[in-house]
Amino acid sequence: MPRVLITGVTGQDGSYLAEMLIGKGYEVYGLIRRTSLVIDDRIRHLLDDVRLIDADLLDQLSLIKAVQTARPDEVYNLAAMSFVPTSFVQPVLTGEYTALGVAKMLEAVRLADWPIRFYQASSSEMFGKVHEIPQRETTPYHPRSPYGVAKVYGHWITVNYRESYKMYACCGILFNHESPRRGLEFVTRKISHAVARIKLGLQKELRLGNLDAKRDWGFAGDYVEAMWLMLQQAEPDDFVISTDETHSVGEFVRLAFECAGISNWQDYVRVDPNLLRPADVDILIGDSTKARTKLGWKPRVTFPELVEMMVKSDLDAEARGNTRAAIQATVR
Ligand code: G4F
Repeated sequence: MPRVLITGVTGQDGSYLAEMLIGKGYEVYGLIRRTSLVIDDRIRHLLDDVRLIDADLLDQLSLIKAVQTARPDEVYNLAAMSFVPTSFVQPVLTGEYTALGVAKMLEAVRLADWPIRFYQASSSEMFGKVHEIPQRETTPYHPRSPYGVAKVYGHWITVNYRESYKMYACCGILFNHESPRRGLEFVTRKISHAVARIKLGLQKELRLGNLDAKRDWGFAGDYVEAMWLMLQQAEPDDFVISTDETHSVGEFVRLAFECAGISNWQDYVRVDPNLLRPADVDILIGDSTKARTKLGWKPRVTFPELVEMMVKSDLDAEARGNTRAAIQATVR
């Protein structure tokens, strides 16, 4: 039975990845950071199959112990401070988690006396003020947030460990990927959740920032499959994972309202200048030809299907009067 250690197992991607690997017969270990609030909503249905290990990316020794306990064949480093606006408020902490946390995880893996394959969650946020359209593995990085800057460090330190120590280490440069399990602070889930509540008469308006920003949005469940495929190749490499389509925030809003049967969406949406970022990423659109050719990967869920899936899930949960149930509703 192969063994796997996932950091960030309680997050959106961690929960889909754990589910998939359990299905493939893996023994799954997940790092969990102790907090006073319970944060295991997304993996509660998996708790019989996932062994949780207390550790923190800020604490090197806890990571070494976690690796020694799990004795994994594969490590997926998904944990990070991943919300871009917070990275402007807490740039140093973001660097500690999202940049140096990667180096600490790599060190913990390097100390092991058995072979481990390592996956690093790199991000399309690294492309920032894009140097070419579409963005591919060779496109230069120009991050626009402390989060993006930290991800660039995480990316290059992983490449450096691969080149320096011949580690099997891969970076997946994932474009935005969403699902009903997405945190409520990210724009897609903020929209689907608000649309559901407006439809049910529980909320009057939806306040948003930059409606013109364009993103390449895919379904998180499809993207974890690409992570796994990267670690099954003969040689380690880095891959862009994207749908190769781009849509604006405004387009997402319009479609989401349409899914709920509301055509006059402009009546409900307010632009709030407080939600604009000091610097934003105007457009992201990937070119995932390399992943499609070498990994045989392609996304299954289309953009309209994604929007509909998220709105329906929030409508179901809100109709039952339970926001948290939105996460639970979709894990079964
Ligand atoms: O949903 P977002 O917060 O995602 P963002 O910043 O693109 O980052 C996400 O994707 C990255 C991959 O490229 C990940 F690495 C990262 O961890 C995260 O998952 O915002 C998307 C766009 C932005 O341009 C933002 O300005 O939506 C715009 N937006 C407009 N109004 C808003 C809002 N974003 C949020 N969160 N909230 C708003 O009210």
